Amino acid sequence: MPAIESARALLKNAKNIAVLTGAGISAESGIPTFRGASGLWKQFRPEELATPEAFARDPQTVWEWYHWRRKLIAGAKPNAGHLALARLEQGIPEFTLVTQNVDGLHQAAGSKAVLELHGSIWTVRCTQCPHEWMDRGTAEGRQLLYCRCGALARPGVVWFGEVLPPDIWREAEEAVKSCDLLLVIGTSAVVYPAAGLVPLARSSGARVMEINIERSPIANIIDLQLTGQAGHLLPELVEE
Ligand code: BJW
Ligand code: ZN
Repeated sequence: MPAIESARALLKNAKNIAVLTGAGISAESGIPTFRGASGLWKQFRPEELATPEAFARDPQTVWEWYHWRRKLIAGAKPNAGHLALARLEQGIPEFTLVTQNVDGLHQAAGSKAVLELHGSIWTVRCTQCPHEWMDRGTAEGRQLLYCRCGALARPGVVWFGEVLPPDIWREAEEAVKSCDLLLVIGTSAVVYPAAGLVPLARSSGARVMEINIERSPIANIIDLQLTGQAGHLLPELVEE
């Protein structure tokens, strides 16, 4: 049976689906991934931009990078892959979409049950007080954002060395532990704890299907691999 037929069969029998997405699903919306040939980390060093230490040292450079990405994302639209996942949610009794992405494109596509493990590029939070707010502005250059209390604000995302939002992480663990099928889409599966959701699903008895343009480190623990672009494969998979 061709892989796509086997994949459709897996999907058809599933009553509780969890999905884990990464930057690859937004690549076809024109948003660069982190790793790989045209990934952001080829151009920028993660430890100089995506750590609390980097922000403490040079908040202007970090904000400049986020302003640039916010502008890029503001001009992007959900692609056929995001839209197919939103359609899939409507036909499945229990469905949870866990994303590592901060771009908000799943919600823009109409997905409802979305857990953002690494926060959102559209939220901003204070470095001194608990205040957190939405900010859809696209400031330019090295402009810093400030809280109403006067202190410096930072992007509402999760950097290396920071803990994930505990409630969201707990919900994500519950979702993969209770699902009968986990779809892993467009992630290099090297960043933890997110990548650990895949073996967790496996050890809880779920089948695991992966969609990626290349082989990832989880290839040896998955049941089915669909090789290709999420924006092409997901509509093919979900249409049936
Ligand atoms: C397509 C496609 C198409 C392309 N169709 N596919 C063990 C060893 C060493 C370190 C650690 C360890 N365990 C944990 C750590 C620390 C660290 C970590 O995991 N490091 C690893 C790199 C080794 N983790 C953390 O620090 C995390 N926190 C934590 O562990 O807390 C506990 C703790 C606290 C304190 C002390 C100790 C422990 C936090 C991780 C936060 C990650 N943050 C970032 C930035 C978010 C904000 C922002 O966006 O600016 O999150 S990093 C970046 O990577 C971003 C992503 O969400 C994340 C994952 O990347 P993703 O989505 O997989 O993208 P890519 O680019 O890697 O892959 C794209 C894939 O798509 C590729 O496979 C392509 O082939 C594919 N693709 N086009 C389908 N069209
Ligand atoms: Zn404040």
